[in-house]
Amino acid sequence: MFALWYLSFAIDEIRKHFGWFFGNLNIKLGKNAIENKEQPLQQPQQQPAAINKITDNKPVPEPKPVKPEIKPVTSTPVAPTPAKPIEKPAPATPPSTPISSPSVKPTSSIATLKKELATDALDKKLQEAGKPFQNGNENLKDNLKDATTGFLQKESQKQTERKLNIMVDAAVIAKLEEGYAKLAASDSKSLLKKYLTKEVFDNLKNKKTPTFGSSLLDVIQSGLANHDSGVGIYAPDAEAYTVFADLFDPIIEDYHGGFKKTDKHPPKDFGDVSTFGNLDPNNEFVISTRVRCGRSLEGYPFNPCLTEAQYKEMEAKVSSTLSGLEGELKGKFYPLTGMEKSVQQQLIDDHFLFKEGDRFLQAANACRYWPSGRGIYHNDNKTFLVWCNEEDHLRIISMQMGGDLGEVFRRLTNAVNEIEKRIPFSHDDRLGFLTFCPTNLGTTIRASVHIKLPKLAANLAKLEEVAGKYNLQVRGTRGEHTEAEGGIYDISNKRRMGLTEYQAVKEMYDGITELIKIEKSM
Ligand code: ADP
Ligand code: CIR
Repeated sequence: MFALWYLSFAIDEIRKHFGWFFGNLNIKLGKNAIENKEQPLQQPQQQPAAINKITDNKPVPEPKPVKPEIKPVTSTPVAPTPAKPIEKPAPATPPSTPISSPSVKPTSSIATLKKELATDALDKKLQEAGKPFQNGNENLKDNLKDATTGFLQKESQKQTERKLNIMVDAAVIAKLEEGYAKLAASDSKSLLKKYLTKEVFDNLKNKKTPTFGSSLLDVIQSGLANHDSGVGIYAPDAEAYTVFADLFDPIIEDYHGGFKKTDKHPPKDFGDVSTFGNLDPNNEFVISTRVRCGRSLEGYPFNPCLTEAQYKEMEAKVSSTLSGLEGELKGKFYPLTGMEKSVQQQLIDDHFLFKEGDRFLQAANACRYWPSGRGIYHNDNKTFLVWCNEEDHLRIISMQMGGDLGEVFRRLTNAVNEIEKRIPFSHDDRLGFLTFCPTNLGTTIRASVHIKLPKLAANLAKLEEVAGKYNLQVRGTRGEHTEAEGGIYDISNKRRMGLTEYQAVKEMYDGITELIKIEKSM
């Protein structure tokens, strides 16, 4: 009886102080007090994991909502949204609620919410509310505190969701509907088409990422414009992996051979690099060997959200940092801006530099301000290279002629360790290293050989089928979406998530060893 009396007394007190809140929510305090009893007091308004991670120890305090200058990309059937405007959310219901102000931008509203819901502020309110029974039942007070915290968290989450859901403008929705209808009617083999069911589409089309305001269109426009995509989606900013998880998760699981949404990528582990030998000691099959990984600079979003000033700032950071490398890594940074066309073409032809005008990246809005902020660093004999601001902020590459995978991988690990001492990179507990394309998450490792397997390759479908058995991917001589020239194929590990760096490279080592055995036996 006594406890019941306390409870109803407490409800009245709380109603007095949070009248606006309970009035709007119509929540039964007793029920929620019990439901929330087991929950620890958490930081209110949790940000998505990706953001949490990206803001850990970062040099810039918080990724600013950027409104890049608009520079249209011309050749895209589905018009890209070059800059993602951070629109002002329409008033959240009810307008008078102290939880959010209708005029705040998404980031500042998160900051406001955090402030509003900070444990100190809450404690103060609860102290006032609890004055009449200061010497009363401590458990009851705890229950009330837990319950109120729970309500506030849930309500603030709903407020944020409501705002995100009403921010996508009509023109974007119209492009999405049109693009979706065309994709659905096409014979595209992309993972986008496979997993963008009507239900997923309808659930995601009104969402936006909180900090950069990226929409579903920003995520899928490359695949909508290019029905021949293998995958078809990119993450315009790290938050997209969380906000659009209903689409990213099944695509990630499919591409990376079963990495489930409940799985966690293992910590970085290069393993014992000396265990890898030469794949082709007699130089019969392997022309060259390359291992690369991707990295994103902490505190910066991915290509579609970067301003020209940020591109230049990143290039300056990267080039000055790399200029401090010594020994086999010592080299020079060459900006793309001002590079002679013939020099650029030679670097591309020799497989050292990224190609220009990739239509998949262009349609993803990833080539704005080109060639600003783009460049390449390499040592004298071009066995260690770093690409700056192509698809990812950094691509760190080790390559050389022949099949000595051990030497190539050893050089890569040395380079990555040295660079990681100098530059903080974006990493997520679940997804591993964060990259623009979901196919590169996790280890980000692609270990490849340029190889001639004339008997196996007489039937390309057969080569792809056999390679697939060993989790290998076959590409053309000039990389992804190109043809083989002179019978030379680029064969690499396909999956990069859910296994360590060592295991990813070993997958290529074991698979290529088997393919060579099969070729010899034919
Ligand atoms: P990435 O490897 O960065 O995903 P691409 O598939 O576009 O990107 O390949 C980039 C470049 O690397 C291309 O010029 C390609 O020919 C070259 N390349 C890939 N593997 C090898 C290799 N084993 N030897 C030489 N060049 C390679
Ligand atoms: C595509 O979907 O084909 C392009 N957006 C490239 C995807 C990356 N491909 C890959 O296999 N790593």
